[in-house]
Amino acid sequence: MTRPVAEPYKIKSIEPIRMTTRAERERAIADAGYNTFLLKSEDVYIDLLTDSGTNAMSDRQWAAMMMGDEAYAGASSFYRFEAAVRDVYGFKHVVPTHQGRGAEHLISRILIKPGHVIPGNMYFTTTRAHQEMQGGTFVDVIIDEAHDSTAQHPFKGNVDLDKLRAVIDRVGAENIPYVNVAVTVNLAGGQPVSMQNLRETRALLQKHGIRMWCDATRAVENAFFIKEREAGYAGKPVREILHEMMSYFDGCTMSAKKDCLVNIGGFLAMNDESILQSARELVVLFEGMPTYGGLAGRDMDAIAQGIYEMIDDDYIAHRVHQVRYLGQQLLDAGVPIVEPIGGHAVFLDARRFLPHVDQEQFPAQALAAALYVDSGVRSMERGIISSGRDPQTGENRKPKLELVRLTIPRRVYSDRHMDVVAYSVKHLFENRDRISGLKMVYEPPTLRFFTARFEPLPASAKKQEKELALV
Ligand code: PM9
Repeated sequence: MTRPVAEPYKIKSIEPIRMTTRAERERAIADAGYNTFLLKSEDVYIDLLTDSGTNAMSDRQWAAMMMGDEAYAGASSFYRFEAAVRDVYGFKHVVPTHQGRGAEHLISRILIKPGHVIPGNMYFTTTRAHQEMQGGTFVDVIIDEAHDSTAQHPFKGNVDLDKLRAVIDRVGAENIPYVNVAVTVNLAGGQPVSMQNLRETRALLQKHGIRMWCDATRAVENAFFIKEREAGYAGKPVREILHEMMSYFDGCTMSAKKDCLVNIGGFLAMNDESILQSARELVVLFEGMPTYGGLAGRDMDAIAQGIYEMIDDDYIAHRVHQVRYLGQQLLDAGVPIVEPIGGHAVFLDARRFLPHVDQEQFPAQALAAALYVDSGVRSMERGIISSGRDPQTGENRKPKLELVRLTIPRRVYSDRHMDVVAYSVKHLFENRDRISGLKMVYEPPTLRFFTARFEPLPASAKKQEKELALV
């Protein structure tokens, strides 16, 4: 018998959520063009679209917000925020941004020139879009196992050093402004990178004089996995592990909306003064003064407090265990998911879930829509639509992983909510042959997954009717 672990917090304030009928949900998803991003949140029962900015803040964070200094320049909130980033992440300098992509924009503009190549451990949508906007090309150097949803590697986010060496040999170190290493790797299923891999990647890049940049968005979850899985780290606090991880990098981009337990914010942190100088010059153009970067003083105070709450060992253990609690129920029922279960989300493998739906008929998008209709649970496609088109050829990129992400917001839902989600996914899996594909009827030019619209394929309308008739 295993001793259960409950939430390491009590509920002080609640937000009611609305239950809807199946008929209401059928209408809502049709109005949303079968894109879960376009649903109204009031029509959603359990919102697993994202863990970004959807966190529940603590009483201490709300109290810190009241202490926000809203001065246009030199606000004391900034200095508290700066001190927390320096203390916990260990970088010398920090520039706040409105969210993660604001930081990605700055670093891409500062370091990338047309023709540059930016190797990374799997793409992320906004990161790659900013690299390409500056004329750079992303090259994937993650280990092969990351593209296989069944591979059991404990650190599927690792950089493949042979692939990285081959890119350096092919394009030359002078054409690589930096290597971008994400910890954890979102689109691989929230998979971590090992400390040893960070160390080895650093050593290789140092030899070639190439910077190593971190996407630290979910670095605390990565630190927790290192504590659990890597020899020599079991007894160490997550805070110490995070600090060591960051010590291998020259700087990081950060979406504070994830790890830092807030609803908005981000930052660019670095050790190099000249990059700081360029970031300060650009931030006034695109975000705001270097001491607020698009954030209110109170937002920076909430981040400063959140940074200390995120490294609480009990908090982070519970967070990752809740994700696992959902994932394990699905595994036990034979539902195909990305394994091992990641840090922020459970990813359904839509290729194996719906083998009868061709990738060009958007199986993950269709599955996300069916899940919403079944139970009001909102999830997100992370497959061919998210991957977009190759800017050179205009062809659809066809990722090996065609996934639906069930993303768990931090400190928001109970394990009972997870049971409701698991029930609905299992129900759909038992009736999977009745789910069919979609046709894209509106496609925006960039980051299409946010606003694209779809219709059920005419040939499959009958099957969909049957699915919609399921109780
Ligand atoms: N991630 C997510 O839901 C929110 C937007 S979906 C495109 O997973 C990484 C690893 C992220 C990320 C956002 C960003 C951008 C950078 N890196 O959303 O701009 O997961 O704060 O951060 C989302 P912002």
